[in-house]
This record gives sequence, structure tokens and C-alpha cells, in this order.
Amino acid sequence: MVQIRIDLRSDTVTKPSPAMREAMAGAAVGDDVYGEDPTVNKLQERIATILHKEAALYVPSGTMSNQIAIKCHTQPGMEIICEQDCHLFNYEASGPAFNSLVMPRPLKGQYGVLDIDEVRQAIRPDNIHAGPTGLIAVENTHNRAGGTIYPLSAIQQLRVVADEFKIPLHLDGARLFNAVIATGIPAHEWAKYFDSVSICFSKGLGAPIGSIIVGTREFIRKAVRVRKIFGGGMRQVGILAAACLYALDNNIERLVEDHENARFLAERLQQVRGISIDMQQVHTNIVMVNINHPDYDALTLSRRLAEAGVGMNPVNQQKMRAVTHLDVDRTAIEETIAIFHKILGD
Ligand code: TLP
Repeated sequence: MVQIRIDLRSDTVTKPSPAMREAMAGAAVGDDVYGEDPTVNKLQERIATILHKEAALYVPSGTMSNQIAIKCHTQPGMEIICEQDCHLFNYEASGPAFNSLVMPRPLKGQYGVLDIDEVRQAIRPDNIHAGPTGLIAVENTHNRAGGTIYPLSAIQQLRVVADEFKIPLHLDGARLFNAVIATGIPAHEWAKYFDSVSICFSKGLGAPIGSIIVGTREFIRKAVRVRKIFGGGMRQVGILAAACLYALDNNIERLVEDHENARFLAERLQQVRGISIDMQQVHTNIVMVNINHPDYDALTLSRRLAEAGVGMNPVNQQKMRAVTHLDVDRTAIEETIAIFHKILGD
């Protein structure tokens, strides 16, 4: 068994710190299906306040929050417009079709950002031959595009189109706080343009589990029911919500370190033989590493790196992803760079 010492496969791999575990152990709990868990209620109220939305709902995963949003916004037979590399289209096991009987209408974006004219053209006219467009969903930061930030001006344009055609807008904000820290634009300013927003605690924020979905009181009322149908009604989960509250207090400002480490890694890896990085993609805590080396492709290189103790996931044959997070410090990043040089040459 190879021992991964420096785990850059994802920011989902973070482990709860001793202080976070202490906060979890001391949490007040109740039955959350009855709405009686005080710590969950506190977390939901806190996030609703931070995002300037009416209500929030704690759910087990980012996948579930996206899927609940799709189910609540759409009717079977509708289309949802999304960017072709987004998470809900690529990594949620065809969830939109399985759970909501909707058809994704993926559009090619630029670094994860949709072209507003293409969105406009993709909206279905009122015609019996077409499934109506039921939702537009975007991702910020965009995972597969390399942790890129969706510009606020582009989101404002989307809102104008969404209003014109009366289509709801959903934000997969699994890493929204990375965008907040990188831009200085507060979370509520991003959230303002969306009917629903999903945020994850078990990525860069370092909690062991949990996502949250926000929207109007009416939307969340529906979402509670859908969460139950999806099997996501939980009981004494205040112990988990306590980890999320801890993360909000302690792990947001420090995301800047992850962003600095990602940039440092990207800049240095460019100097390694057979490696290239598109620096225009490096906005936050993700680095897409392109491989053009005579001896390695993404799969063989990721295996070789794992043998040396570094975890990185292949994205395709020529590309690997490195994600920085609170369990990887600058020394580990320097060691990673040295290992790359050793394996691939200068
Ligand atoms: N992303 C994971 C994998 O599923 C790819 C990762 O390692 O990055 N939205 C976005 C933008 C995500 O990146 C993810 C997880 C999710 C939603 C889903 O979250 P979970 O894993 O909690 O269901």
C-alpha cells in the first residue's frame, strides 16, 4: 500500500483538527427531522444571514444540495442550462436525469464562464417540440476549469436574462468562500443574483461533512421535503453542524494561504520538464497540471507521484489536478515540487 503523505487529490480530503473535534464533542443536539437540533438551526440561521437570504437547509453533501435545488426548481421534461464541465453535469452520476427527469443542456464556457448570447439562444421558445428551460446553473469557483472565479459582471448579465425569461438561477457555490477570499466580494453580493445557492463545508473549510442550500423560505420549505425523499433527513447532527460553525469562524480567512500555495506550486511546476500550466486558470486553490513528457502521461505520472508520497488525480490523459487545502503547508508544496523535478527532470 502506497502511503500518501502530501494529499493534493482534493480539498475534500481534509481531516477535522483537534479544536474542531472539541467543538463537535461539546455540541448541543436534538432531532433535526423534527427541526429540533439547536446547533443545526444555528448554522442554518447563520448562513442565511451571511448570504442575506431568508432560509437555509443543512444537507449531507454538495451533490445532494445541487440535486435538491434542481428538483425544487424544475418539472420533469424540462431542460437545465449549465456549463459543459460543471460538477452537476459531470460528477453527479446523471443525477438531474435520475432524480428530476430533466435534460441538461450543457454549453461550452470559457474558463467555466458561459457566453451570455449562447445562453440566450439556448433558452427554449414556447413550442410543443421543446422541453421548457427550467433552470440555469453555474459554478463558482469552477472546479474543472481550475478553480476559476465566475466574474460578478457575468453573473449580473445572467440575472438580466434569467429575469427576462423568468427562469431561476442556481449557484453551485461548493467553493464560494474561495471566490470571496480571492476577490474581497462578500458572499451576499455573489448570492444576491441567485434564487438558490449551495455551499460546501467539507472542502476548503475543513469540516468532515455537510453542505447547505439557501433561498427563499418557500424554496427551503420544498427543499426540506425533497431532502427527506432523497434520504437526507438526519437526526442528532448538531455534532456535524458544530464542525461547520467552527469552520466558518476559523477556516475562511486562511483560504488565502491555500491560494498562495496553489500559485506558488503552479509557478514552480512550469519550470519542470514536460509540464505546462495555464496561469490564467490559477485563481484560487486548484492547479491544472498539463503533461507533455516522453515517458509519462497523467495516469502513469500520478501513480509514480503516489509512490513518492504525493497524491494528485488525473483529469484526462494529459492533465492532472492539484488542490491545496489546510492539511498541506508550504513545506509540503516545496517537497512536491522537488519530487516533480526528481521524476521528470529539469
Ligand atoms: N467535487 C469533488 C469531486 O466530486 C470531483 C472534488 O474532489 O472536487 N460542486 C462542486 C463544484 C464540487 O467540486 C463538488 C465535489 C460537489 C459539488 C459535490 O460535493 P460532494 O462531494 O459533497 O457531494
